[in-house]
Amino acid sequence: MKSTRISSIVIGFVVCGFFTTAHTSAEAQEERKKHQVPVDKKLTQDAVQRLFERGKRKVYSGEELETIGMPVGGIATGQLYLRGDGTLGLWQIFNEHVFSGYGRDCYRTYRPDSPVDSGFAVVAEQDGRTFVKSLNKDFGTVEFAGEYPVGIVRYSEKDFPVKVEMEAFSPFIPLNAKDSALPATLFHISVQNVSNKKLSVNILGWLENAVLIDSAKAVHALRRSRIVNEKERALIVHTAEKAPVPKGTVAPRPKIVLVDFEGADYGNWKITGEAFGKGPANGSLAGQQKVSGFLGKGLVNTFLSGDKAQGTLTSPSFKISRKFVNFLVGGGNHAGQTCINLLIDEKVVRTATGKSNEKLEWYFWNVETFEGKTAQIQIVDKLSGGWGHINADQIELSDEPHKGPMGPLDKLADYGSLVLALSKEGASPRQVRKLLVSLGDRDVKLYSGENVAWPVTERRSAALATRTMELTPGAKHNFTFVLSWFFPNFSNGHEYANHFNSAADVAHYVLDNYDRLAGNTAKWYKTYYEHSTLPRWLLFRLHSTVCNLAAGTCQWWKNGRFWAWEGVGCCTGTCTHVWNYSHAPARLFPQLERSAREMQDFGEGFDSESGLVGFRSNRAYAADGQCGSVLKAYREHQASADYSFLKRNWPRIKKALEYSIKQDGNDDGLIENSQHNTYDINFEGPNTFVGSLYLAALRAGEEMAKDMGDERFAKRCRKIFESGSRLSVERLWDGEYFIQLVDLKKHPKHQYAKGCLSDQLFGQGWAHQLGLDYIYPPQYVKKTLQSVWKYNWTPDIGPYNAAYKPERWFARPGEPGLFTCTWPKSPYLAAGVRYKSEIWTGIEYQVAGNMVWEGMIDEALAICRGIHDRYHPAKHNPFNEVECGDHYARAMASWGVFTALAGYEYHGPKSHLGFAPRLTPENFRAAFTAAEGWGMFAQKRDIKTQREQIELRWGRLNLKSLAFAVPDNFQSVKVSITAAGKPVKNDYTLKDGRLEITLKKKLVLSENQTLEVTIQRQDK
Ligand SMILES: [Ca+2]
Ligand SMILES: [Ca+2]
Ligand SMILES: [Ca+2]
Repeated sequence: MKSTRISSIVIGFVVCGFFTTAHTSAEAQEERKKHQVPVDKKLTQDAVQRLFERGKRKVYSGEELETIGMPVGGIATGQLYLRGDGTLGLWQIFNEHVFSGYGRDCYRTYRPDSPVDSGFAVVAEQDGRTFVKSLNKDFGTVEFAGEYPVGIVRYSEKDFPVKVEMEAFSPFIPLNAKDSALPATLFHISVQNVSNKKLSVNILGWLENAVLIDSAKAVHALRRSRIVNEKERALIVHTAEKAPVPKGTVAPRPKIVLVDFEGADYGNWKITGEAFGKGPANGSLAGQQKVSGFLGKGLVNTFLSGDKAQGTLTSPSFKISRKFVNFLVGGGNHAGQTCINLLIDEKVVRTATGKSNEKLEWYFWNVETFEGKTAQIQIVDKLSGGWGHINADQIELSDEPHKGPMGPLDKLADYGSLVLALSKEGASPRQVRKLLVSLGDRDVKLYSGENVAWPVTERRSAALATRTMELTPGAKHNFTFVLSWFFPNFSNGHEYANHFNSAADVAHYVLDNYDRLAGNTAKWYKTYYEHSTLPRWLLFRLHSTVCNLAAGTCQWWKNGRFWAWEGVGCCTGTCTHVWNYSHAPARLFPQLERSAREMQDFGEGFDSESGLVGFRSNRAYAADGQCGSVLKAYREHQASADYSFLKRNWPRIKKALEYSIKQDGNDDGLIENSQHNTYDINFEGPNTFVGSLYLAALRAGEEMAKDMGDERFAKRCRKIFESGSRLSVERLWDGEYFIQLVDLKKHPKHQYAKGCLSDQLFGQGWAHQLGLDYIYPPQYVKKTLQSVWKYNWTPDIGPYNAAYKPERWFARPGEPGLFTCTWPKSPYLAAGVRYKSEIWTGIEYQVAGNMVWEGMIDEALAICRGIHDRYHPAKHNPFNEVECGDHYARAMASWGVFTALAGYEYHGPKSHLGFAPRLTPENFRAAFTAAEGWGMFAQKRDIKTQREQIELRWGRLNLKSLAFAVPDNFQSVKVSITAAGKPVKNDYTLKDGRLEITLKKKLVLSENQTLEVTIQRQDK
């Protein structure tokens, strides 16, 4: 879109020369020495060259496989990991609340666990010999070559006659949220005969019946597993059901209260450690939120002088003389660490935790199978960090479970169905049993029977197998499986439950639409990864964070609302200021972001009286989030096909912007009052962190007002914006970057004052993303980003963090990173902005994206490479960038780097699309998305000609105007355009290297059609 450069307006007000170095004294030199961030970034020529190499898909093996966990379920359907060795992990698909923590413990090296038994094995027969191997790390040579959304694992072994390649993914089709949010994972298992003789092969697949996975120990129920043959497909169908009441059931015996904790001490219970004190607590303890839900006056509460203390409390032995143990539990949700256990022979046979909530709730264990045995209760506090305490009360033995909040069986969160389906008819039960025998002993009993039910307290798996396939030497065959799940009893429901009634339904849908779903996923994968000119490592990194959509971070409710945590299970309410950074979902699945705008920001979270956008869908103000809501609204408008989104929401968007203008107070374009923000503190006085977001929001408001014909408001926004831009430079420019004007005597805590804040041009990055051009004069923007690079990015965080310890570690000594804030020219502010010495990937991407727009490509790529290296699987799961919790939303800022590299600009309702590649403009190819279609953009440039190709690979694309960047020496050009081979009439203008083209008639590009623009340099 057209935009006016504002540099001419602003520069006039700058009296003293900019780029003066304010501190040259010996004192300042000393400060620099203390600063600990070296000016020399140790970027050798070789290192820079490696950043730019196209490179190949990376293959990981050995120890590196341990940390890998790539989400392979549909977006917002839970969190299922494909681990590095091709086995499945985590299995958070049962609607349980998983709290991944506040970040202190998230940045660590570990193998994701797997609470559910599942897997595949290959069985080959040759000359009467049977060769069997499970597809896991014990296969032999195992390699992981996955790039989100497609996981790829290869298996081979010397003297083993076949090699196997497995692809695992959930359908992922940008702009088609419904088909990308299926509770399902597809598996392609491709087997090749690598021997010199023919052989026969089967794939065996098995899956535990994990329905009621969490409730199993507390309910009286049966699990049922069936092998079903439908539509020429074989399915393992796992369900659960109410257990029949046994014949001759007698009336319940009276309950026995084991303990009520009403005494002055714990009686004959045994105490270890400090956490339990000398006796029961009487409600909340010092510094604790309100504890409720216990009975009488006393309870166990280990928040004794905070979470720090640890210990255990163990009951005397008692006889299990009823069918259930009922009790009240609250406090931390940490299995094995803050828990209540039932011990038999000193082994834990039942366990429960709180839900990271001080309220005690009823819980119960089914102990029918233990009746008559001697047992003990043990209450455990083995944790000193956040929610490191446990609350418990009223432990009873009873013949009936306490109903409490758990409800009837079919209303439980983990009630539903689970399926493993084979795309074709399977082997006979007899053959499956034979194949199972060849697999040898296993912990979890495999069952190949056709319809069985058993008590839910027992673990069992079921298996199916492909029919036998003959393979001649060198021949390959692909087997296709689908894992699907259906657990609709989520607190707000699942969008997927609008379309399906069972996991079998889901599996059939995936296989009925296999060609389209798998085909379009592969098309996106190839377009994005394989057909691009961008470095492969960079493509990996920038797309890897998109997997956060398929993590516990994100939910898509039954009513169509997209809702999210900040990180997995941590910090509620699609927080406006954290989601300020995240561009990926808006570009890939704009429907989801539009629902968050309409149903949250300008829906439930909107105060229609004041225009406040509650930053967690509440009634609380965050200055950055408020401005961001206006920017996001403009982005969502631009990513729409027409004006309907803006028309519906404009009055509220305008009101939200007016709320920020009210904070400004005097229309001078500076917000000076108290500004709560994403650092969980308040900035006081004018600063360009909130300030740049405000200015960008004013510009977005101006454009939206114009789109709506509200000229008066457009003018008002413009006027305030121009004032703010000018005053920011006048008052906040220190010669190298923008500072915060704050009276530290009045506000000694949480400010940055003369510090260098990495986020100080956040709004400028946003402005570029939305085609709003510069909000400060370009020279200042570039100089600022150079200063952020100079003062805040280090090739080794060690020395700085040794001097200035971070609150949380998201990088280790020896690793590179960009600090949130440093004080290169004034003493370090120990009481300054919170999280100051931490490294956040979301900020790193935000800054890198902004640098790309400025042509600082080396720096931008070095920052991204720093993240890539920190998340190398030798150390960390490359798919899980953490901050306050796992799979942190802010990390999806990575997409802003991707769009910046293409110089992407788009306005759907105006049918405008533009590109100005920043990397290898002479030969550039990258994927792009629009409102209703996506494809490949390509640019080729030689001395005389520049060619643009917009190849639509999916959906449709309306085009009325285009924009491209041409080299400086293209002073005059001739433009010719074809669409699907036919000439397209157009007008064009060229100014300052920007070519703007208007098509005479609006054009609709359909799938597999290409628009070609040939720009020829005209010599005078
Ligand atoms: Ca009590
Ligand atoms: Ca504790
Ligand atoms: Ca003001």
